[in-house]
Amino acid sequence: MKKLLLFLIASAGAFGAAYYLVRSSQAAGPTPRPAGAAPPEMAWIPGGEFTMGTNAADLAWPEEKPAHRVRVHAFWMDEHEVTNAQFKTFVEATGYVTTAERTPTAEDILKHVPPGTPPPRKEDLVPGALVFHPTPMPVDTRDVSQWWSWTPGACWKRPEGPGSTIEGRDRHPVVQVSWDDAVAYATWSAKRLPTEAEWECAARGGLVDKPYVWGDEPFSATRPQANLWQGPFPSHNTAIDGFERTAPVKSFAPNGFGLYDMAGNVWEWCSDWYDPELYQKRSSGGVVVDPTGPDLPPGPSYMARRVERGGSFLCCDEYCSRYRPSARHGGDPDTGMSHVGFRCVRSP
Ligand SMILES: [Ca+2]
Ligand SMILES: [Cu+2]
Repeated sequence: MKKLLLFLIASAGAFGAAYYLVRSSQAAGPTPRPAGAAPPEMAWIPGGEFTMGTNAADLAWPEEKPAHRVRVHAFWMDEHEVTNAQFKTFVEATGYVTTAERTPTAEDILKHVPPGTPPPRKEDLVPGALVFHPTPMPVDTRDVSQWWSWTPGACWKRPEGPGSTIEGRDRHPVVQVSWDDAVAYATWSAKRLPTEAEWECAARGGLVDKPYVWGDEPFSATRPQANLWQGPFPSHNTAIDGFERTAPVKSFAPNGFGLYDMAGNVWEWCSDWYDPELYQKRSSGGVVVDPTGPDLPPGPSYMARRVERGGSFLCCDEYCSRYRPSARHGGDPDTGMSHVGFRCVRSP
């Protein structure tokens, strides 16, 4: 009898624990904002469970599918992209030299090309970055080299190359920064880059399964929601939204969490390696909790890319439409580009 009682108590305990575990794993709702002041210019992202990716038949690319359930813990996120003024403060405080300002070695270059590619000429080993130039005429958009040019001397301070400047662009997002530059800035700020899952949870702004960070309506030429590209890409940007290249941060309405430019303006680096097939690999299981992406980049090492999210001033539905919250992209971690920047997060 005593034995039976002990058994009952023990199993009640086990059931209780199991019940508690189920309860706590179901308690995946948003976390209320902690009391006290927010860190400067950061918004509270309540986290919780959400649908990551999409099954939408139109617009979405294969790498956004299938939609699946993900849960992330709450965190603070920069309400806007890191600006030139902020990046300048970091560089002045630390003496940091960005990737685009360093002279690459032949090995640096060969890391990013298929094995057997002839080594670069010595005179080509100069610091630089990729600058966007509209094409003079409409072109076949399969060949990106028509509008991206490797530009010696281009860097965050000279975003369009020698002779260009960030003067008057203090409040514009910094561009021509590598993934390593973004990590260096984040570390200095006692922050970090968001994971891809955190970024998407934040971009959705509390909306459920909507195609855009602002909801259902497509881009409006009369009431533009974001800094994107209008007109034939990449020859003629009519800039109906008011901006041909980057826009000062906070030029458009924020999303439901108070975050600006989660669509368009500049792409934003995330911490994860990029795997276009990641969601298919996940689709077998239940809720994925706080995913950090693949441990190693898939495919050959010269193809290793880091996640970029949010699209840029070069996005338009005719070409890539990756300014949607589920859209994904990967970038070469050590190349600066005219349309890539970042923002940071901090765990409470
Ligand atoms: Ca624009
Ligand atoms: Cu795009």
